[in-house]
Amino acid sequence: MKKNAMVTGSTSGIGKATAEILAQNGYNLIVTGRRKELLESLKEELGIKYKCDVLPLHFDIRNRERTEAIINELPQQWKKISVLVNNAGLAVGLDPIHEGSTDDWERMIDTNVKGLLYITRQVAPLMITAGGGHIINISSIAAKEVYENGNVYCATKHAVDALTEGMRIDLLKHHIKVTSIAPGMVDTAFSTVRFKGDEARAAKVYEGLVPLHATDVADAIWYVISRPAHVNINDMLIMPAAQANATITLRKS
Ligand code: NDP
Ligand code: 8X3
Repeated sequence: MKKNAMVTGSTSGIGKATAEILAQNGYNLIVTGRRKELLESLKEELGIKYKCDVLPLHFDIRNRERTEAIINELPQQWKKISVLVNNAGLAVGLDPIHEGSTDDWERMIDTNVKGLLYITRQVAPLMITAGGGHIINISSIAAKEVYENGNVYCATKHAVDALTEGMRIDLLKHHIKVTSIAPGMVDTAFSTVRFKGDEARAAKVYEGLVPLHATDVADAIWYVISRPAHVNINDMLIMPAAQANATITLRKS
């Protein structure tokens, strides 16, 4: 029988690539995001390609009541979740602290920290009932370093790393592995979202270098999931070869 995995933020980028690699490796998938039509087409695509069952759930993870209700109301066959990938997240804006938009800050804190907590609070008890599982939190190089104007986004990803450690301690006795995957630059919609649709500014982020692709991060996620039962990868930092740290890159002019 196939195991179930849940990937938040699977309408795009890293989440979508992760859903695909899990489907390819024999999992049934719960896919989530706000964009219903993208989830429906992912269901169709993965179902045809990998003969897996896909449950699309469209909701905003910032909405605590809806997040709780949707997971409480999961059909029985989906209540056993072996793998949870807490991926949904975003950066909005890149401004010095004294000029930043408090709306942007709230979007990032509500999504990256509170949304991840709402999901985990609902799914971890299901894993405990099932006797174990694996939670993978998508962190960032922004969890390891703080860069100019990254203030609040970096703070949310530092929080993700702290929560990963806390979860690993609290869930140890319940046989739940907890891993953090921290990528550097990945060529997804991330920068377009950060710059509120400004495609030209987003393209500059990746200009003159080869960033990670979403599939590179999905490969890393599959690597940690597919380790033997007695092995856990606690923390993985994965960077493009052309990026030394959060700010130092090698670009072709
Ligand atoms: P994308 O913008 O391509 O994907 C983000 C995903 O998050 C989408 O599926 C989006 O779905 C979902 N999402 C965002 N807000 C919400 C919300 N309020 N409720 C539900 N779902 C939401 O970016 P990435 O794939 O790059 O980002 C995925 C994760 O990777 C994020 O946590 C990001 O911080 C992290 N990351 C990204 C890096 C990069 O350089 N790209 C580097 C390091 C980490 P929808 O819009 O349909 O709701
Ligand atoms: C996304 C990567 O470098 O913009 O988390 O923080 S970075």
